[in-house]
Amino acid sequence: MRNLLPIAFLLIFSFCQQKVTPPKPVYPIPHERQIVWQEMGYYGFIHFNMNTFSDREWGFGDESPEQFNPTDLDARQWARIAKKAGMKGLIITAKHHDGFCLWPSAYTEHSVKNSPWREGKGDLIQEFVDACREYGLEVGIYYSPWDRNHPDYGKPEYITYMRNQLTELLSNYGDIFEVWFDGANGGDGWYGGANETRKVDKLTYYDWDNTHELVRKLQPNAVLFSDAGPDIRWVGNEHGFAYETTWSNLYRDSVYAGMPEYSEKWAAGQENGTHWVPAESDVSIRPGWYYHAYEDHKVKTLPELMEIYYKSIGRNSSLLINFPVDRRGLIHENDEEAILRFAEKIREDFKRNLALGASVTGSAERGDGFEASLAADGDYSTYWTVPDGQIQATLELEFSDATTFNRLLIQEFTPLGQRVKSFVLEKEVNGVWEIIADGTTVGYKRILRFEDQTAEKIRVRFTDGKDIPVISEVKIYHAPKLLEAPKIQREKSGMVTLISPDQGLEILYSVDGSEPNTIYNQPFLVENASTLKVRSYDPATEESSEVLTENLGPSKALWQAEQLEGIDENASTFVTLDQNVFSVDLGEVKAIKGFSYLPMQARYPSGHITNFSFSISADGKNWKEVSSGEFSNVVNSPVEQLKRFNPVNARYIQLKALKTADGKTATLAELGILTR
Ligand code: FUL
Repeated sequence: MRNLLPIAFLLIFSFCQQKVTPPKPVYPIPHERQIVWQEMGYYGFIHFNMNTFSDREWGFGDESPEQFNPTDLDARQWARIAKKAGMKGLIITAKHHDGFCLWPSAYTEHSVKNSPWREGKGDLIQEFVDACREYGLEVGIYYSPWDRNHPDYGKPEYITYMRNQLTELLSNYGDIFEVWFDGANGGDGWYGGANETRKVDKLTYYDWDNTHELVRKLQPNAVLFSDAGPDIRWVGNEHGFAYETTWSNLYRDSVYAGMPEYSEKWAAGQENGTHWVPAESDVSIRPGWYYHAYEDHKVKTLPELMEIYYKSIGRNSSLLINFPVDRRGLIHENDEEAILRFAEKIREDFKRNLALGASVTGSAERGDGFEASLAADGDYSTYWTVPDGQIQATLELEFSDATTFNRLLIQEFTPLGQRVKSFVLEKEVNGVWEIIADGTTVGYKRILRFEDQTAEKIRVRFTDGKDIPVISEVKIYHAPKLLEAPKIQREKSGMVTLISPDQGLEILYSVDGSEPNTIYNQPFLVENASTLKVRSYDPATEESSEVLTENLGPSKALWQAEQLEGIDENASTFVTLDQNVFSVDLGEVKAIKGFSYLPMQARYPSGHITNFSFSISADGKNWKEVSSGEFSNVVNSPVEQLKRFNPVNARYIQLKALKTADGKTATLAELGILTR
């Protein structure tokens, strides 16, 4: 049982023990359970369920429990890796959109009890919980309200089913730290054989108030996640990025899970939001949430993961990184390697807080118990603050020697509310203050990155806020430089350019899947589908970056289409499909085994294709469909979609959008073919 008492004591203590009056809270302020949660910071997601075996992102609901059959499932391996990676907890997909349950629920036959796994006697939630407890990790449950399997979905009876299941999950497995409600709802599904589209009113159908009350009753310490909270909100994208300005405050009564325009209008929080509903950034370590063997080489690189860290944890959000557990029932070796390298790099970046040795002064002192040194004592529960009314306040740090650094970390004491609206970091050069970096909101944690700076004296100037700053910590670090892999650029002609991330580096590559050891001097032509591997090498330190692998398709030099942006190998351009159809003349007959569709990559895209038909032709007039189906989850996660089919020969290809997510004319960033 996690104990909230220490936090309550801490608050009472800080109010009673001070000789000087503490500042008044700026509302809204966090609930105790949210304070416990915010300190967890970084935890993991396990996407493992029927989709792992059907090779899908969103199952339709017509899958058979027979398909669920991991060969070597070991939840202890997940927990061991998560623990080693510094995560504080794990959240598992107990039931995803396809309705299959990882525990032997008494309310459905669509569960592990009818699968071959452990001869139908297994309970994966129990194994997961046992493993987490053994490794000292908190346990979280993901539960999809949308259920494409259940015959009653869309009717009031389904809400009873959902609550019965939540009662099982939240009563039988001990303490749960987070209950994760997904806002996704695509409409169509199997629904017990009805095979139809069922739209629900997302605001009213789930009767959230009563569902939340049930969760509160069963797990009073758990935080509830959804687009709209009530405790933790979705960050509005699946890249793992919070915003430059991220408020923990939210106009909670104006939002609901799965609502349109949530990302654009609400996800960043609002300065005067009425409730404390901080952001959680969720992202998968691979493009997909579920395991697909074809993504084995697409595990996020170290620079990509670090970018996520700084844009989530470093922007007043928690970070939830997903492992798509594979068909064995294990976290894949590549994912394990990536997360451990990431954990190591975080440890290196934040190894030594240089502010700890500095002498600290504040522009004004409120008095005993709030002195400036408390902002640099490494203790979150103590804080520095200034007399009422002095919103613009400065904290100065003087090091004993000239000190080199490139990171600033600031934390507000959130039990008194989120206040800071803007701040700058400055260093003193020959008696003159120079700005190094600036930021807007702080919240629980804000981290700024900048080029190496050397100074004896620095200061953080809080330039605007909702009230006086109340600062728990200001930390300074010198993070070692990360050697990045080169960037890969391809042109329609098939030419490949490799771009060095920095000066003075060598670039090495290979195009046959072997170790990248050929020195790159100039752009080269890749005509056929190939496996390109690249790395950077620093002759001065003899260090290498990690190896980047990219599967290149055949060159598009001969390809013709009415709008070339869809075949220009440039992800940032896109086409709007005339009549929702995009046709390409490949210029020659090709043996094709599938195709790839990259959705439009703009910040606020439109026309993402959710249902497609793909056809081929010998003359560009008579078409034959070779594949049709769904692109799942393209709105929240617009990653490249690969569809395979039996090999065919074709000169012309055509992608037809049968349906788009927003009902607008279809768009696409890039169309490709698979020949391997
Ligand atoms: C989304 C779902 O549709 C994805 O499949 C995944 O579970 C992700 C975490 O949330 O909304």
